[in-house]
Amino acid sequence: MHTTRRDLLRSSLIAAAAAPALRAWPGSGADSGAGSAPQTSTPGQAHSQRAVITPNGVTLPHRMVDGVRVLHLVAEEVEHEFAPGLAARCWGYNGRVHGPTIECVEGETVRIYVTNRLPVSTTVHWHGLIVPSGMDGVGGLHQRPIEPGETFKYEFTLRQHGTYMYHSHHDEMTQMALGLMGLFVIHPREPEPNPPARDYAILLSEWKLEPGTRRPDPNEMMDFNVLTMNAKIHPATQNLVAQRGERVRIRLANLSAMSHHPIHLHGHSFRVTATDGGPLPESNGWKEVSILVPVGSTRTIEFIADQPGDWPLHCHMTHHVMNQMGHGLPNTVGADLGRIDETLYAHVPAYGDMEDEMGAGGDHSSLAPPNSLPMIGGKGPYGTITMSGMFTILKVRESIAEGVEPGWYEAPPETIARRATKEELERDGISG
Ligand SMILES: [Cu+2]
Repeated sequence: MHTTRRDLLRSSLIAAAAAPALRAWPGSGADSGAGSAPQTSTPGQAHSQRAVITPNGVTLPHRMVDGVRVLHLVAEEVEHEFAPGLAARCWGYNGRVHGPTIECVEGETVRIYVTNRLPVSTTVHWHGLIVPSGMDGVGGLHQRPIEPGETFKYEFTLRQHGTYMYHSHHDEMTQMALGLMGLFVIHPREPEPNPPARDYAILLSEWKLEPGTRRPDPNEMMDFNVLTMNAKIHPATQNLVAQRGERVRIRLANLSAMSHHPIHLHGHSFRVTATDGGPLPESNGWKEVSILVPVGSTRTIEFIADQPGDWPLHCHMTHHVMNQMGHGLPNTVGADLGRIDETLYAHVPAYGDMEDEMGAGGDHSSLAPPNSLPMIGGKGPYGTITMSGMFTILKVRESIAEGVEPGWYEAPPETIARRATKEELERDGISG
């Protein structure tokens, strides 16, 4: 059965709207499976600090035992859906790709059990964290690998705060290409005097998944064709929301195999407030509208969401906002397609997809192989949105009803770009 792009959009909206209210939305959606059991206490709440929202993701549940925060990661094979119509057999933690976000507080001791249910040995590295050498998780260097069926214990005291990551550090090329990674957020020991109203975290990654196949290819070096935010592609990426005037924090992290991602926000400029090396001084007044997030790094940005509207947040590498079927096609720009269509359709079936998708926004062509997605994603209020992949939308509204999908922004009619009238063209001396 083919999934149409209408289905895609519909399911994405339903996923957001069906999610429970307040903290759980949009941090956890309809895809929150068994691994998303609510934690007994939210680090942010217990610490008078706002908890992090991982769009399309969840926070790892924990238990406090004699003052130690106890967590349990289970590395295992996971059937993961990047968007309706595109799924793959990946590796993740606790039934999710990527793993749940770990949230802790600076100064506390964490004890993290790692159970290996993979068919191969693995380890976990705490990326950016200052830990004793023996806890650093590099297989062969710091520890012997965790064999299938074994549970290892990592224990260390958190000596810093900020945005970090965790990932396999054993046969990295394969294990990270299959998805073994997650976010690790440490709240400051002293609660922030002025925490942001919304605190989002997004992990960027990239995959090679040949159309029609179901196993990401870890041997790929350059030609990645599924570019994700929290392991989802637009329009399955959950929207970020903000009420006008709220201060918003977005923690961007990148564990792609080979690509740095310049993440661009529309409608606002932001300040970079931290890297995974630590917070940046407030006197750093340099503002940006795009921020390069290098492989193996995090960048935290903050801004006042003062512009109502629907604002894309996306990688500015144009091939990173395209999916599988948008690559390796003949260059037909400027060609008389009327004369060569027949030949192209006969020899390059994918050409039909590209033409459909870039044109009137038709549904996924029946020529496409099963388990594949066209190069671009969902429909907007005015037609096809010609980006997918590493793309999401920040929805800024005068008021936000928590747990209710805001829908498309209804711009005042006089503020919408439109065809110029004859009178206007004449008045301004423009020959259209
Ligand atoms: Cu990119």
